[in-house]
Amino acid sequence: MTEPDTIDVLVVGAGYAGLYLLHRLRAHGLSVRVVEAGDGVGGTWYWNRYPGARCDVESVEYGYSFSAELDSEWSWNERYSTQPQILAYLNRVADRFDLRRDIQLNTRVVAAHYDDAGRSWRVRTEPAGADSDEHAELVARFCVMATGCLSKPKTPDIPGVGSFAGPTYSTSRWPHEGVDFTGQRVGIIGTGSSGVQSIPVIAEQAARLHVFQRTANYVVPAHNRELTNADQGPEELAERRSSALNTRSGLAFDGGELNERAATEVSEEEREREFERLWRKGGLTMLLAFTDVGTEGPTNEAAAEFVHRKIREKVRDPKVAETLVPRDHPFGAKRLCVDTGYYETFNRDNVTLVNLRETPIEQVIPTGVRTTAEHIELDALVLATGFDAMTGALTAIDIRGSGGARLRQQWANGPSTYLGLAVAGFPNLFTITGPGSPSVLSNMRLSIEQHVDWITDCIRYLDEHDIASIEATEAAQDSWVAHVAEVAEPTVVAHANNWYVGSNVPGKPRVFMPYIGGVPVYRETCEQVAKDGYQGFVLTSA
Ligand code: N01
Repeated sequence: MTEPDTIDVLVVGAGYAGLYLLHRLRAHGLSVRVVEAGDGVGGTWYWNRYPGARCDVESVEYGYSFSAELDSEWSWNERYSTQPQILAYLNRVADRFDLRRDIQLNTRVVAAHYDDAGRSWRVRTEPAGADSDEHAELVARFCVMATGCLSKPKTPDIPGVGSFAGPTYSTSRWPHEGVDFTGQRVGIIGTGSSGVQSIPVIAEQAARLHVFQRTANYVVPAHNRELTNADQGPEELAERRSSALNTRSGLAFDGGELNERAATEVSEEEREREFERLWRKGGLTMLLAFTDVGTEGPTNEAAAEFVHRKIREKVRDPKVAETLVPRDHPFGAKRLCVDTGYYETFNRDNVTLVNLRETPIEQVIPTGVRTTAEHIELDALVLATGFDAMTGALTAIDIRGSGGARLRQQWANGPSTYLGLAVAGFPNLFTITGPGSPSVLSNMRLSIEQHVDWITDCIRYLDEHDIASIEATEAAQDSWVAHVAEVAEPTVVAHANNWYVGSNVPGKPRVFMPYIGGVPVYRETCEQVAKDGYQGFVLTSA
């Protein structure tokens, strides 16, 4: 039997995080292998190829910030980039920095077990997608999970979904060759961000589109537009990036425009003017209109009412408009969706909205969908039903730490981490944008870079000080978990049903997973931990 390859760092996932981590670690002379299940790099942007897929963070803030040369060689076409352009960008990054030679594609990590005696991880891989017993083992001093927060699709919990005779497409696993819906009767289940983006595009092509909506969402306009070179010159990029570092969400929002007041401190007219201004500006800004938008009370209710009015203005049929008005959760309590033409799509003659609250799906049958009211015949079915967010990709791997402790078991009642970066009992394991970090509540690119930089500096420190292992203490972890819960408590998002708390996945424990204390506080905390010699971690000498 051949001995497994031994390397310094094994990275799982070749998306935004894995690519940048490889680049940084390699620069420090470490041997690194990135293992990726996909047939190409790009992570989220490799898998989510559904029609209309684009980013809801502005392009000029979504590009990596680590290379001025890369900036000067790349220009974004639109304010909100399409999935193909982001994927092309990540492929350019992989080529530009010669990353591919250390990336193993089409390979899935199925297990990672810590070897206490060897102070290293034994990682088991198998060919992705193939029905094969063939597997390989790697030994790495450090294992970094760059597995993404929204990468494990939720198993559809819809009766009979496998029995549909026509093609069933999942937005998160869209065929690479695309799908032509011309002349077809299409049904789509799900009206989160993926549904909201794909519905207008599919509606333009299909003969008839049935949209199966369970929960109406708050959808704000993107006001997408083409970008010029002046929009993305070095000065503009520098200004946006430095401004982004100081906002809670890590999004620049044009610096000074953010309101630092509660709406209760201003007149009703001023509040409405500000909502209107941000609505016209487009994007996620509405959430930050006032400091009290995200907590229960009159400002949140006013923001909800404001969007309700906009929906009624846009949608011609009053009954359809009322079905699209979100009533069962506060504004911002589910992730806001950013659209191009979503509400207007329901004015088309070939689109029918099916209100699953009134007439739930009884069963998917070979010829279509049977609700309690009717049988809807379909040629194709699209599932935009979401993800097992934040923990799904981690618990899908059989991760065992010191003494064989199982991560799945340890997280049976919800994830516990120290800073979303490490887990007590799992030495030399790091998670990028893990639960307990700002991650999905921030500009992911910015948070990924911050984590990658922190992890790289940490490994360098360990090597310089001849330290073989680093492990978060239970005490530091407990206190961080308590802090994450405490800052979330006053917010509407922590108390609603949404994927941030795992309520979208049947049986998943209800825990608010991301850190809502804001990017600047979080970054300063991480920096202080490092400055203090990795406070809250136990470091063990070689
Ligand atoms: O998933 P979701 P997503 N029967 O969980 C419905 C990011 N993202 O893929 O709310 C009927 O939001 C479900 O209904 P309900 C972004 O962070 C970003 O759309 O559970 N319906 C809901 O309507 C986003 O938030 C971008 O009642 C069922 C939908 O499916 C996150 O990814 C683009 C059902 C799932 O919505 C996830 O978005 C895309 C059932 N059994 C995604 N099960 C951008 O950057 C689920 N649903 C713009």
